Amino acid sequence: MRRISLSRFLIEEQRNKNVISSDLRLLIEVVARACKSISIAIGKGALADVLGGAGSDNVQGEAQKKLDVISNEILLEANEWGGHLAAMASEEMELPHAIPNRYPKGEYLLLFDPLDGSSNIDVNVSVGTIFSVLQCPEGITPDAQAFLQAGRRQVCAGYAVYGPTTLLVLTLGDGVNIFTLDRELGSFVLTQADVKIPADTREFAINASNARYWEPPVKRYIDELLAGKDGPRGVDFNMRWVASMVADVHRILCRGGIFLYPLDSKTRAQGGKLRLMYEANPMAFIIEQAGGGATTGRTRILDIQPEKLHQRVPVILGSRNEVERVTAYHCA
Ligand code: AHM
Ligand code: MG
Repeated sequence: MRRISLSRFLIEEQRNKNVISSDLRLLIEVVARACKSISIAIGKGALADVLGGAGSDNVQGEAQKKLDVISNEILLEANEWGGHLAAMASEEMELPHAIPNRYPKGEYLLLFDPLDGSSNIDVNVSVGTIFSVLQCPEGITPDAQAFLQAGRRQVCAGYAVYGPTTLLVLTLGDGVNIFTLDRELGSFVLTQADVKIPADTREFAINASNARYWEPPVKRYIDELLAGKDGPRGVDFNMRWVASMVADVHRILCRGGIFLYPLDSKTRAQGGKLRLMYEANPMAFIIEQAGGGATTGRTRILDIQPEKLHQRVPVILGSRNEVERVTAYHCA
């Protein structure tokens, strides 16, 4: 079997399709290398004393886990010195991280959630890293304002899932490819090219403990699914909720499904639960590139003009026909 490493894949994309620059290729390789380091740290678990809380809160007021802090540091350090970035922003930091003056600067902006689903770390359930890449507008200081670009302007997005295997899922705006970490060689190998999500599904993912806070369109949609073959849909639906967005989205990428973290009365004041810039946008880009849909229920996620770096939004994404149905219920 011909093995295509991530490096070879990127060089061939650059050579044959001219869709990426050398700096973007370097950026992706560096992020992939950082994800390998995070995967190693997670894999050691209690043996390296990396489980449990860090004893600090992040900008969102959430208690940080040791591995949240470690993963953030790994990504910052790996990306600082290559000359490919103008600045970085992270779920774990209030303000963008400027590239130190001793290093050259590049044209890209990198955003990440260093360890998504971190409530799952201590119970050995899949977690992941989500990232998004934008271009820094020419002549603009790479401050928080420079990051506030609609998701459709992303030049690249991806995530790593640290599960039974470590995977890297990547889009450069030309389909979605999945790479598996070969732990013996220490390199990511292309294992699924041009993934497509089935348009129909019988599987949904939502935190049902929030049911009493949902808006009527979401309640109507979920009630119809729960009614199964006795209800208006005429078929039974299955439910899955990992509580790691990366793991839930990855399942949907592989076999279809719909993921909802909708607007509800509990999170209305803050705009939703999930963060636009480093959770919703990269996932929406990947899902759309795989033929699926991603909306807030009312608006296409990739069309939202961000107002704040840590802005939160409702997220409904996955198999196209189901996303369109929930969106229609919101607009009815
Ligand atoms: P995090 O980035 O702090 O880990 O929070 C985001 C996570 C998502 O991965 C997941 O979909 C959601 O929060 C789970 O929320 P809940 O605890 O309500 O099930
Ligand atoms: Mg997260």
